[in-house]
Amino acid sequence: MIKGRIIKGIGGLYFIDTEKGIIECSVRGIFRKNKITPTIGDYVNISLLEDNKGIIEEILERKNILIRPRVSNIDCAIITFSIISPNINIDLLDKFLILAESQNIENVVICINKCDLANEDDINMVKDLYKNIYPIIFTSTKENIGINDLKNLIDKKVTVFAGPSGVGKSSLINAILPNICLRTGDISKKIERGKHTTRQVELLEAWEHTYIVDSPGFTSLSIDFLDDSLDNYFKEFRQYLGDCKFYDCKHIHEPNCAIKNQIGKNISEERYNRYTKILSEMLERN
Ligand SMILES: Nc1nc2c(ncn2[C@@H]2O[C@H](COP(=O)(O)OP(=O)(O)OP(=O)(O)O)[C@@H](O)[C@H]2O)c(=O)[nH]1
Ligand SMILES: [Mg+2]
Ligand SMILES: [Zn+2]
Repeated sequence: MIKGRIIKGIGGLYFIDTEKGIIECSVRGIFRKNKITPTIGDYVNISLLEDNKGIIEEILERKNILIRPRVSNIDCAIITFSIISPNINIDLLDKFLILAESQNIENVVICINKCDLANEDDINMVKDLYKNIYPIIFTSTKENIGINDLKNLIDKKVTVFAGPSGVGKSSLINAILPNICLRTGDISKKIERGKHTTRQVELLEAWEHTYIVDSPGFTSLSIDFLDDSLDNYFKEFRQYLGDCKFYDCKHIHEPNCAIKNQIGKNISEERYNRYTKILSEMLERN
């Protein structure tokens, strides 16, 4: 058996990057029976068949798995949005950050692309909301802004670009890797949304030990899969969670709440308000 990594999947076949090159593999029926889905990014053991194809025998334990896009063992998630064209949706951005936090992704970075189109006030609004919590990179593929910062950031990592359709994920990857030539698409004039140009999740080798995943844009994201500990996924809340009087404190009406004590200090009022908004949405649904 040899070890490799799934870089692409098409119609039940998987392409595995191994020391012997890229090998096309099918999977054992037992996976389907046990509802195990091989996922882009998985490390696998495969056995070789005579025709230079192979069979995935085993999926090795995953470090993490993102569900939008579905990809595993990632080191870095670049949550990509634009401020206009399409307009930024902070609810969706928050949900994506929550999702990334819930999967223990070590490096979560916000990338605001198309900053050639945005005005300074809007840029500062986003900067203020997330400063001291997440690194934020402002980029423009049109004016070649921030591309080198992105390159440095992703070096020696497996990085996924995620975000709504039309914000320029594929364009950013093309700017980082001019030889790749991913398809990019226009924005629909009528609804100011992307047209879902990228259809596939694929692991692209950028340079040594460095991989990039382009992914299809999404327009909504459900966080229904979360348990009720939403506070854990607000990164800057985490260090204070043990200090509330009640161990199951929701940080709304409870007395001696360490989170509320921090508002205006190490937690911004705006982030706290975003927390209560998402929490009440979650409670309404249950
Ligand atoms: N003004 C401006 N336009 C950009 C920039 N980056 C990308 N675009 C344009 O935005 C449109 C969408 O870009 P894509 O790269 O296809 O967007 P995407 O996020 O990959 O979209 P999906 O694959 O549908 O999820 C294209 O017309 C790009 O030329 C930028 O920095 N500034
Ligand atoms: Mg794309
Ligand atoms: Zn509390």
